Amino acid sequence: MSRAIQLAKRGRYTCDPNPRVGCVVSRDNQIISEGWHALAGEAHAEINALNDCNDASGSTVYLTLEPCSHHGRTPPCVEALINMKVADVIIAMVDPNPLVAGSGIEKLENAGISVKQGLLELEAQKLNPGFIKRMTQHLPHTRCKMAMSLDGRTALANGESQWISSELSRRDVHRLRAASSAVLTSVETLIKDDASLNARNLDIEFKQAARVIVDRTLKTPDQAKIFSISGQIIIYTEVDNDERIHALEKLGAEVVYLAKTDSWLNDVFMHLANEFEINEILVEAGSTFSGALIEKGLIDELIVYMAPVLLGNDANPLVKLKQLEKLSEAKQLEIIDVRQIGKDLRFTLTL
Ligand code: AOF
Ligand code: ZN
Repeated sequence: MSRAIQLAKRGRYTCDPNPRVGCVVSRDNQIISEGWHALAGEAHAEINALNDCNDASGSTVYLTLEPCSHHGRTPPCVEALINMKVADVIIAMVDPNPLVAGSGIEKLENAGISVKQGLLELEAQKLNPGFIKRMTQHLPHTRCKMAMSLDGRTALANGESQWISSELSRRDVHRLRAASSAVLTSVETLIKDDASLNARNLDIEFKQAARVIVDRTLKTPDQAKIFSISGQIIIYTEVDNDERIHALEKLGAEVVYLAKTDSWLNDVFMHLANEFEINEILVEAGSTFSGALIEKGLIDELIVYMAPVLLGNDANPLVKLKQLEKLSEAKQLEIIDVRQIGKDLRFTLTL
């Protein structure tokens, strides 16, 4: 199963919006073939593995996800496993997709195949935090990326901010963009940085993430650099201004109007999950917008690059949050990973 998990990771940058899945077929404790899911619409992991061996009858199949039992973009994998007369199937986790959710296991068992479930389940869940959250909560898994100085600052008081972190950290961010379904920012950041938000200069195959702008009042400028780079652009607004919407659509954006509510940002994230199949979001915005998302409970993970520089106490903070009255109200985070990237340190934290 540990090998199947390694194989699943090969789909990291390409199989979105489908889950990353790996498969190992073994007989007499020897691996006879392997497969993983590379592209949505193309063969699932087990089909690739079954196609890669002459005869899978009587074999034991290790799968990081329950095989599908429904007709999606591809036919059900359980039928292929049954037709191949495999003897046992060992599954790390049940498919959270309500179209499957246990029915794959049931069909295998009804066909006389022995099924065991739960081996390395936690590791398998870590492969697909976004797919699981979208299927179970109708929300994407959201990471918020930030770069700060040793003294926790992001920009000088005069706004000068670019390139606090090193070249290697910036390349790492491009990998994060490539592994995401969407890169999301606020219109304020878009105007300030004129960022293109796409992944580039990478020596891997990847699917370009959708670029999402949260623009309540439709002030995205027509000249924004983002429009000069092809790929999906989605703009969320709470003003129903036909003329402006039409102009942005002509520039290549999909504009989504969602009526103003108290939970508007939550509505945006839910819309991204339900209507655009967005599993994983990378937020790259300034301290105000990132702070607002944290306050609303919409951030699952922070990814913080810390550069060994000091910017001084007039510089801007990492994140703007409501002022606390008591230390006991402070947000507690957990560091789940720390590594050195060039001259910088990268922290991954869960909220
Ligand atoms: C599997 N093996 O490798 C993957 C599965 O539209 P389709 O046909 O590609 O089906 C997508 C759904 O199939 C996806 O939502 C998830 O439930 C399951 N993914 N299943 O047996 C795989 N990637
Ligand atoms: Zn399948």
